[in-house]
Amino acid sequence: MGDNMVRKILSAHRVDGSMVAGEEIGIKIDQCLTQDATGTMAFLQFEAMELDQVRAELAVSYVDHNMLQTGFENADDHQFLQSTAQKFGAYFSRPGNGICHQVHLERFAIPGKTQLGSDSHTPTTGGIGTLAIGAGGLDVAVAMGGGPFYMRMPQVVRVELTGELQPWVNGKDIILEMLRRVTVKGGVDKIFEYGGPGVAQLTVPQRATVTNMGAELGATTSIFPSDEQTKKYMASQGRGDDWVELQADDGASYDEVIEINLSELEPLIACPHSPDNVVPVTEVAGKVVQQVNIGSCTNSSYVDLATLAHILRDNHAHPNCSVTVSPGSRQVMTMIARDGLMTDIIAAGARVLESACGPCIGMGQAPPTDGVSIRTFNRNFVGRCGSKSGNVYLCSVEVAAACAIAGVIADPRELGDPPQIDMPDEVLIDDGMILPPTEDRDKIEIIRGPNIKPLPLADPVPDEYKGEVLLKVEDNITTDHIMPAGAKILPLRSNIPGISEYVFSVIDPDFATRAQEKDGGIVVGGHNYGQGSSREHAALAPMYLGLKAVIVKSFARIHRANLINFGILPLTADEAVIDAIDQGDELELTDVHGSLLGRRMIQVKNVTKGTQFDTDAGLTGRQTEIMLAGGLLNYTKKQQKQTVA
Ligand code: MIC
Ligand code: SF4
Repeated sequence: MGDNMVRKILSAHRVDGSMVAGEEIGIKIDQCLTQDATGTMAFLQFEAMELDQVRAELAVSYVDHNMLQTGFENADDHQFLQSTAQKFGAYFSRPGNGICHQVHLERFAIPGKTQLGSDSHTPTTGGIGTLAIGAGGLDVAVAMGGGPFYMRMPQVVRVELTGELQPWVNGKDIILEMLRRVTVKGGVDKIFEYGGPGVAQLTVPQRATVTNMGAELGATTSIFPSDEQTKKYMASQGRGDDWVELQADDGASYDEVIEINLSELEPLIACPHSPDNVVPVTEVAGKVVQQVNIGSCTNSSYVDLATLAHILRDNHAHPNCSVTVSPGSRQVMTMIARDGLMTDIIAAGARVLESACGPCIGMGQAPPTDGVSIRTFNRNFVGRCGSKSGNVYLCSVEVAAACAIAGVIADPRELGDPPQIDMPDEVLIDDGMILPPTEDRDKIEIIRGPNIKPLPLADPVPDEYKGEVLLKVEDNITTDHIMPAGAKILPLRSNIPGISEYVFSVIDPDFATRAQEKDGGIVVGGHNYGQGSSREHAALAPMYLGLKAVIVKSFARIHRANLINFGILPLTADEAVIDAIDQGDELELTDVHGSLLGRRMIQVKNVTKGTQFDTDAGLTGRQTEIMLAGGLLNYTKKQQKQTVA
C-alpha cells in the first residue's frame, strides 16, 4: 500500500518513537520560525539552555506582532531579537518586512521539509507542501539547537477536493466549510492532507489560506501536494531550484476521508465569537457594519490585495464604515504600489496600515462599542479585537470588499463579474530587510534593554499538593482568554512578572491577585482547553503565579505541551467529575510522582466536598521526566550535561 504525504515526510524525519497514531514521535526539524511576541522568550530560553548556535538548517526570527512603539518596550524587544539572531546564527526579518508566515512562504519554505514555528499559524507553509507545525517557544528553541520535536503521532485525514470553485468563492470559503463541519475541536491530533482533482486549480496563496486556518480546527497541521502550481509559485519567487514534487502515492491509506465539492461552495462567513460559527453570507446579509479590516497571515497576498483593489476601483468605502488594509509582506506592498493598485485602495478611502499583524492581534483598530467588524483574519474570539463588545466576523477578501462598499454584510455575487487576477509570473524580490546570519558571531553583543527581564524557571512537580480551584471555566477556552494580547499587554511578553498580572483578566480581572494571595492553586475547565494561539505565556505566566495543575475535560494540543514544558500538570477527568467541582473547592493530589512513573491515574480528593476522583496526566516517559526535572528547559540542560559527561 502506498504512503500518504504526511507519512512520507515523517518517516524521512523520524528520529525517535513510532508512527502509530496516538504514540509519541520525535522528528528532526529542518526550518524554525519565531516571531517577536514569542521569540523573545524562545531566544532567552535558547540562551538559558546554553545552546550556542542554530543547528537546524535554517532559523528565521521575524518581527511582525509588537509593532506599535508607544513606549520603549517593543523597541527594546526588536533590538534584543536582532542581536540574538546575529549572535546565534538566525536570519532576522526586520520590522516592516512583513508577517512571518507570508514572508516564510514567499522566501524560505520548501516542499517536503519540516518546519517548527512559535506561532500557531506556522502551518501556512503547508500550502507549499512543507510539514509545518506550531509549538511553544521553548520547543522551537530546542529545535533551533538541533533537538528533535516530540508530538503525539496524529491521525491523517484526507480532504478530497472535487469540482471547481465558483465565481466569488475562494480558499477562505474552503476552510470555513471545513470549520463548519469539523469545528474548532474536531482537528485535535489530526493532520489534514488535501488532495483530489479540485487541488490543481488552487494557487499557492489560496492553499496557504486553507492550511493557515487549519490551526482553527485544532489540527497539528495541514498540507497540500507540491505540484505545477507550487513549481510556478516558487519560480516566481526566484526559488525554482528549491522545488520538489510531493504527492501521495496511489492507494495511500488514511484514518478518515472528508470530501468537499468545490462547485457547491458559496461565500461563507464565521459569526462571533468562534471561527466555526459559520453560515452562508446570505444568512446574515444586511447587518450594518462599522469596520472592515483586510489583511493578516490568512488573506494578505498579492492576489488578495489586487482583488480588493479591483473591487474597490470606482467605488468608495461606505461613509459609516472604517476600512483598513495591512499588506502581508513588503513584497506584496511594493508590488501593489508599483502596479498602481494601492492608488485604487487609497482612493476608495481605505486606511493603509503597515505590513504586520496589526488589528488581528489587537494592535490598534479596536471596533466601536457593540460594533460589527468584518475581517479577513482567522480568529474572532471575544476581546481579541481590543474591545469586549466588538462583534467580529471572518470572511474572504471578496466578501469583506462587498461589505466595505455596502456598509452592511453583503454577498459579493451581487457585484457582477468578479475580477480576474492571475498569479504573477515574477514578483519583486528584495531581501534587503532580511539580515542573514553573520560570520562574526563572537563579536555580537546581545542588547538587553530594561524590558528584557530574567527568565523564571519551573519547579519540579510536587509529590503531594493541596490547592484551591482558583477558577472554573467552560469549553473552548482560548489562550486569548488565559493570556490576552493587544497593544497594552503584548509589550510585556519579555517581562513575565509584568504580564502575569493579566492572566485570565478577560474572564476574571481578580484572578492574578487571588492566585498570588493563595500562593497558586488549580484551574478547572471544559473541552478543548487552551485552543488558539501557541503563546507559551499562557502556561509560563500562570506558572509564575503558582498554578500547579489544570484539570479539564480535554486539551488543545499546543497548550497541553506548553503546560508540560513549564511543569504544570495537565490532567483530564470525566465530564461528570469536572461538572461536580466548583470554584473555591480545595483539592488534594497525592502520590503524584509514583502515579506518573507508574503510568497510573492521579487520585484527587475534593476536600471541600468530601469526594475523591481519578485524573489522567497521559504523560509519556519523556514527559514525566520533564515534569520531574522542573520543565523542558531544566530537562534539556540536564540532558546536555549528561551528553558532555
Ligand atoms: C495569534 O494569532 O494569536 C498569535 C499572536 O499569532 C499567536 C502567537 C502569540 O501569541 O504570540 C499564535 O497564533 O500562536
Ligand atoms: Fe499575526 Fe494574526 Fe497571523 Fe497571528 S493570526 S500571526 S496575529 S496575522
